[in-house]
Amino acid sequence: MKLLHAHNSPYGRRALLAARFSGLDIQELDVSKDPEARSVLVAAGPSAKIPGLLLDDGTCLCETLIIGRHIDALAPNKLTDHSPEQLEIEGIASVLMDAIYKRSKERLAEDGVPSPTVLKTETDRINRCHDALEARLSGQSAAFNLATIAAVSALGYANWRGADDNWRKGRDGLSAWYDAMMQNKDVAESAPVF
Ligand SMILES: N[C@@H](CCC(=O)N[C@@H](CS)C(=O)NCC(=O)O)C(=O)O
Repeated sequence: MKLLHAHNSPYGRRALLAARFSGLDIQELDVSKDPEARSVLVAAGPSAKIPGLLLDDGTCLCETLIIGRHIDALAPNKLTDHSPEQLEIEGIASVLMDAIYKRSKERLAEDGVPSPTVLKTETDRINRCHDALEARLSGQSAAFNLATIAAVSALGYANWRGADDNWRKGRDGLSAWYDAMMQNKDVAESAPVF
């Protein structure tokens, strides 16, 4: 199996961490550093989005949630207990990531005029997600599953593309949880560089 990711993609980071924590032997190809890997991604399926998981039979899985499920299904080290608590956090982190991504695209609108409605809708959603993660992850110790991988990746992305939200402010429990997660070598190494 080959994982096509890009260092600064938060979706790619989730798949990368799932691959690393799974105990499976998954080859990592960073399409931001390797033009050949980008061609593989584009040729492998219609999505051409990061991440992609290229299976040995040529099937290319797209969508981070699907890729995480497939890795977990094969993994010696299971990545989810399928509990409502973990699923809820994974969903909230997915929504947070999508909202930051959508807002940053809007800020770079081709006509130079971002929609105030989109900016407000997504910023409100981002703040609600940060509050929800504070409520759920405060006081938790570092643990590595699909939910916590999604949350740490979304918050790492927020540090970069959502710095003005200042997510740590008033969220001491979430800040402490994030800092504990970042003690892990793979989590730290995969943080976006900006
Ligand atoms: N829903 C997708 C989103 C993936 C995504 O949008 N990835 C970005 C990189 S952060 C991408 O490849 N964008 C290129 C594009 O939209 O063409 C997932 O969960 O995997």
